[in-house]
Amino acid sequence: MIFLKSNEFFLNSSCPVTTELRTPQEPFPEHAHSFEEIIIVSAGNGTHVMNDIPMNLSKNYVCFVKKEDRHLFDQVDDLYLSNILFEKDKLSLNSAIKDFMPYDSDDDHGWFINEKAAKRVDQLVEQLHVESHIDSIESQIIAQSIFQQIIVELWRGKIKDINLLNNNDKVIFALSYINQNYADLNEIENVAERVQLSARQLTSSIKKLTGMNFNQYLHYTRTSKALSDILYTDQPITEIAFDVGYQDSNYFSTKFKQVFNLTPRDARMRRTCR
Ligand code: RM4
Ligand code: NI
Repeated sequence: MIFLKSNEFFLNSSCPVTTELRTPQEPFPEHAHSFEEIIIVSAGNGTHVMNDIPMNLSKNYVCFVKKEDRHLFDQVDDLYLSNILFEKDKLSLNSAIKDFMPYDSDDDHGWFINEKAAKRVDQLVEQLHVESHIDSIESQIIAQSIFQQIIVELWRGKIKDINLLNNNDKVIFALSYINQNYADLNEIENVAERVQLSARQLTSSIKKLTGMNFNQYLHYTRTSKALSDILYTDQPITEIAFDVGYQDSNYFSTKFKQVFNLTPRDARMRRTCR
């Protein structure tokens, strides 16, 4: 897998934030980075696969990608992105801002923003783009303060009222809702109700976007999360099963095997063999 390093993108090692404007974003293979990334969609559509889970992107969707995340862009259709790259440990943030930065895995890491916020963010990104590419103390300080403004605008502009979204965006909202609540979800009806679409409509749209039906997508999301916990933590498998939403660990094993063609136990063995 490709691993992108800070020195390929940032002006110098003391510079904690920079921009990459993708107009458009070309398909980009799976990669991880030594920095964090905020993706702001300003136009177009595309598939965004993060930690193996497919999502769709459309205008005004915002997504936080952490260091440990892997992601790729595919099936892009005039997808315009403002990517903000940053190194969180190097930022000197105002202490109040810290609450606005999504870091924990439980935090919301993707949402739509309203058009007004999007316009303001656009302007800020433009300024950030200039300042973050100037090698001076002044510009670096200004860049960091613009970065903080962007963070707050993204929060303030977050769309909570689902009725402000069109049907396509409701489906994207639904996918992001499933990604963030997979452990407590069982039925498509609950998601459909949350996004105010009929279960029928949502079923066929999810299928169209991801190639999976709701149940497949849900189990896929749960087991993918479980796989990464099996590989990268020491948590007992039964506990992982429970955390991702399975009450019965045998059932979890069955679903896991359907997706990865190996049992959770085998997956853990592979880890210890590394
Ligand atoms: C790529 C893509 C990636 C980003 C790099 C810097 O085109 O947008 O997500 O990490 O640029
Ligand atoms: Ni990236």
